[in-house]
Amino acid sequence: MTAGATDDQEAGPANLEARAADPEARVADLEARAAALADQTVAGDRRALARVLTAVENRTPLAEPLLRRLYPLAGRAHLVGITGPPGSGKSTLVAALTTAARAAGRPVAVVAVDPSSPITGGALLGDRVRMQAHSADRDVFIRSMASRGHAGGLAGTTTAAAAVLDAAGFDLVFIETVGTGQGEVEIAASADTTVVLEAPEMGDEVQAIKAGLLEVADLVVVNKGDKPGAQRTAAQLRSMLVAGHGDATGGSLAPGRPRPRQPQVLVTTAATGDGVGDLLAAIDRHREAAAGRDRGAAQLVRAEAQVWAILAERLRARLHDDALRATTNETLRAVASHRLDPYAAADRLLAAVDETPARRRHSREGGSE
Ligand SMILES: Nc1nc2c(ncn2[C@@H]2O[C@H](COP(=O)(O)OP(=O)(O)O)[C@@H](O)[C@H]2O)c(=O)[nH]1
Ligand SMILES: [Mg+2]
Repeated sequence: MTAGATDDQEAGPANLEARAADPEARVADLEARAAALADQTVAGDRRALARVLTAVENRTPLAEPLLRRLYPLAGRAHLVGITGPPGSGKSTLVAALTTAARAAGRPVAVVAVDPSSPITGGALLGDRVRMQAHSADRDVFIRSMASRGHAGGLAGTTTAAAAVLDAAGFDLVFIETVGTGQGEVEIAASADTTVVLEAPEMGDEVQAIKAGLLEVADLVVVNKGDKPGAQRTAAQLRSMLVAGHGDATGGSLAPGRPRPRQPQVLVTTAATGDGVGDLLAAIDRHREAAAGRDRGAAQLVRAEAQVWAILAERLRARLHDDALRATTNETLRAVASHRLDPYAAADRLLAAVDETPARRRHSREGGSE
């Protein structure tokens, strides 16, 4: 839904070939392009922003020099995770929250993590239609992101994308995820404020999802307040959250993140905007209340997600470079045939990385761009 450029190649084939032969020139090239794109992004160029996000999501060679420039400019935005079961009204609510925030003059960015499932094709189309009201507004920026294929984890990628939007001047970033899997829960847990959506009278399956999600909720919203049972669902949730509050289950889904204090339960009707202003106010209040310790904790969770993703990627690259590929393959074969246990294999590979000098930085970036 963004008008993103599809490639980052400006040089013609002949020029590219000559440069590919010269690693120093390649690096200088990347640095120059990253500098230009980062500057344009910070200056408010939305096409540049779209291209930066594409590079970050696909982890092209431009991603690293871009993030090196943009990351220090981020850190101000309020990252708000909106999660809940499919159909609970997350996209409708994000659109309504966007309307409310824009009415107050606040720029809004949205990252929608789409499960790469054909079943949701219709919903995505619906999302586009809903957000069309904002399509001419340059202070609203919407980005869809595939939920699959992120080396080192989806949370790392969404966090990096949020940092880019933050650097681009969006102080309010909504991250919509379907609350169905561990990856999504990790994203929710890495937001400054996590809003968990419920719709009244959904099935047993949803109840099961709810338990894990509620653990990371800062605010709980019963949407579809126009439907019968909404108030009853809210009352049930309130008593459940009181009963469950403070038990020592350890917060295993989001280690390192303090369990939210008893979350407030609100009722909204995203379809009409009813209750949405109150929700936005509650989101703002949560940020203010969490300005000290909790916010620091959320930022640490994000730092870990990002650094972890990069570490995993770097380690994988090292293990497959010329110096170590043979050792890696041999070790994996030994595990496959049960001659070696996977722990011993990991120890062996870590030791091999330790003992083998790294190749020159950036030389691994040869190849496709
Ligand atoms: N009655 C009612 N329907 C709603 C409300 N909010 C969303 N919906 C509908 O619920 C369906 C799913 O909404 P959507 O925002 O796509 O849910 P998501 O899958 O959680 O993003 C759509 O048909 C919406 O029009 C609401 O407040 N009231
Ligand atoms: Mg949706």
